[in-house]
Amino acid sequence: MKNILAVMVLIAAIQVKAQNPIIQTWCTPDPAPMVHNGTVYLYTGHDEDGPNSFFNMLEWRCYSSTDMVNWTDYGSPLALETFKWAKDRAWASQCIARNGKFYWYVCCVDKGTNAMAIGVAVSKNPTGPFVDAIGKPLVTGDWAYIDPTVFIDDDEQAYLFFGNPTVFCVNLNKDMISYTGDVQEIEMTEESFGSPSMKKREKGVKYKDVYVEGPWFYKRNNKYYLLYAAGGIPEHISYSMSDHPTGPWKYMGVIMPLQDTHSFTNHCGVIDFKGKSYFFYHTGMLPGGGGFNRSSAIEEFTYNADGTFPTIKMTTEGVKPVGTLNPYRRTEAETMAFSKGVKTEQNDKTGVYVSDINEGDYIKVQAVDFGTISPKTVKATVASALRGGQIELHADAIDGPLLATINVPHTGGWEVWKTFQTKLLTDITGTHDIYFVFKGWKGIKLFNFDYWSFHK
Ligand code: FUB
Repeated sequence: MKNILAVMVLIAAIQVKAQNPIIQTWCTPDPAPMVHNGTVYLYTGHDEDGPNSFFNMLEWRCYSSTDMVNWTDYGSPLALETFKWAKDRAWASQCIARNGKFYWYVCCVDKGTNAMAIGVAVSKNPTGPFVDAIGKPLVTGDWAYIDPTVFIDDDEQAYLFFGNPTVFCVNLNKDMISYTGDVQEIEMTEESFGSPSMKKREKGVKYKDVYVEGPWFYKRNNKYYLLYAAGGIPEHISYSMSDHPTGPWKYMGVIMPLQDTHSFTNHCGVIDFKGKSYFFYHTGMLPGGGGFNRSSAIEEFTYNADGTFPTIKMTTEGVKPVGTLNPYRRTEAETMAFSKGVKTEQNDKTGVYVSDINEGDYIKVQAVDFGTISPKTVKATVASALRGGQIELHADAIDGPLLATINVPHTGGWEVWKTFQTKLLTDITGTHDIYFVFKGWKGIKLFNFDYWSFHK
């Protein structure tokens, strides 16, 4: 049996593994990663399932990972309804930690001014629930006020940059929910941003580049970086650098050039995590995706020796794991490296769970470390209002060695959760990808899936 597993591991390693876009259950545009206490939290927008003819966006979503490949879905801890003053366009956002709280800056339409506004929500937990921190917009009154990016410098001064097609900045106070001074417009020149601001551009002049939107502001090795979507439509990602948080900026060129991403917008975020650097962006590359159905993707990259960016291109492979998953702990079914067909739902009683499971759908969990002694059993907590089905667990490929089959009967309702335990058919040790392949009658929903664990 060990030999069969070794062959399967080899085949899986040779296969091209598609990891991008990283979430397949929902559209997740405008990725904003945040590293906190050894975990990457990813805050995204949510393009409603399409096809859409505009940015049909009502809420923001949150995910987390400790290995960069298995992402846990926390549903939507923040929505337009959270802000009593908001009425439309739950567009790009970013969250940051300060003094044990998490401040999530968003943009949306303000009922009061009937223009875009920056709002701020707060929570004691990175995954929410979030509440409106001030009960009113932080900055409002201009259609240009979109796409907030936030950063706290070493001297504790916090900055909020935002704007399309101009970049604005406010100096946030230590409370993170108010600011001192006016909204400043950052001066743009060909030297600083590739072209003057919209108002000052001359017709017929070919500029180096053109700032559009989606700024991402941070500091690394004493250099300040401002990345942004550029070029008009379709957008690529460019950047400027500075020795000071408020400039002067120097235009540094294109990071992610135009490619056929199926999305006319792009929106980036950058982090360092476990000694590696990651570039988050969005594409329309999910099946059924497009310009108004966009999803987050990630590439690993290495900064040049002088701190400048290499060119980063979209891949379907995405990134490699930088950790392993412990199968002996309760793992939420909504922790996935890849999935086909399924969705997630959430409510106050159960939290988030995997739904819309049909025959042939599957979930892949990557880099599962079983250790040196094989588990004997596996448990799954599931619910079915209809006929149920089976969960087949395969190692390293959808049709890899069958580890176990868990039978899921009718449990009495889509929220009547029952745990079923079954013996493993095959020993498994070491690190493997595990596929949960769903089987049952065609044409009906089979069951909902909440969590699973292996046992020795
Ligand atoms: O997602 C809506 C808008 O599209 C964002 O605010 C922009 O950055 C662009 O991605």
